[in-house]
Amino acid sequence: MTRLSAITPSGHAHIGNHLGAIRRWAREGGPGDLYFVSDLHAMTVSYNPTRLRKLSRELLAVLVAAGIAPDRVFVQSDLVRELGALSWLLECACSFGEASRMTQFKQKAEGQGVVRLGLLTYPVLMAADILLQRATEVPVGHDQTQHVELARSLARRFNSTYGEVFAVPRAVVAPMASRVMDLSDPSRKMSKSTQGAAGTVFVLDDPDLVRRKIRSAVTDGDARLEYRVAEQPGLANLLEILAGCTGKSPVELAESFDSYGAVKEAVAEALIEELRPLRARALSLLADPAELDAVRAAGAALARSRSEHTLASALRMAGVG
Ligand code: AQP
Repeated sequence: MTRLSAITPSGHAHIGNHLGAIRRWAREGGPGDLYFVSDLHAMTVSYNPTRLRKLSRELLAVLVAAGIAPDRVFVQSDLVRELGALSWLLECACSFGEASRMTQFKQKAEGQGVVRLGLLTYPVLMAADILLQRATEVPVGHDQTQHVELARSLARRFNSTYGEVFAVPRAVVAPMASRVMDLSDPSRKMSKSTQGAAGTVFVLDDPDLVRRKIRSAVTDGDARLEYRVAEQPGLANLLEILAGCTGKSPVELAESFDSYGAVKEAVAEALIEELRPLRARALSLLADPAELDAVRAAGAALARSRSEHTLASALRMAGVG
């Protein structure tokens, strides 16, 4: 089994990325798994090139600091030639109707002045990410399952039209409780690209800032200290974060506090402890550019060597190259 997943450098990594994805990748990852920083995906909307480069390095350092084996991580654009080639083969196997049916495209395109063609075609690039590495399992959030379905369809279609080349992947949706909500608006998920960082705790925030952000988290008017997601979403979010750090259930945790202040203190301290080793390792990697460059080069070399045979076969069977 090969598992493949990614994080997009659209902003700094936050505790939702950590508790919902990165920590799981580090704990559950097998020796054949691959994780990458999807910098090419960050180009589908307006972005700043200098910031993108910086964020890509930062996220690479965070993945390694979280405990993912350094040779299992890479930066997507280090394979841009291989991915470019495979994307083209897959675009030529994908219909316009299929691409334009993607719900995320419709949502993200709405309200944007100029819609980049890459926003329409990036699910095909995502299929190339998956198929190039012969990934069989793709851990994703609900919003990405449709894209993995597209990768499945394209793999099957290519295999039946030109010959068996690709492994057919399946999406693995993380169990519930992995969705961390914004601290200042618990009706929306914590997000890297939200304007204003008050409701987002970044994994590299220093302990004082973590404390301040948690103290100012929105709680609900209700004085009851119970885990009720629909009625008290602010409190429920805090309890879920605490549950994510301690391994206890949110219901059980709710019973152990007598004030919102006490809940917030406990959440802040648990988070600071959870993030302490990750933050220390990531900052030390970022302070040592040569080491981070070496990690990056080794990850790219492994991912590239794994993909060579698949790409060569796909090109040959498609009658090109
Ligand atoms: N709030 C969250 N709670 C739990 N898990 C989350 N993930 C993202 N936000 C939360 C998971 O983190 C992994 C990497 O995310 P991504 O880079 O694909 O970004 P995203 O899902 O689009 O959400 P972000 O991080 O908030 O970025 P932007 O602002 O660009 O939308 C994924 O496994 C994701 O499920």
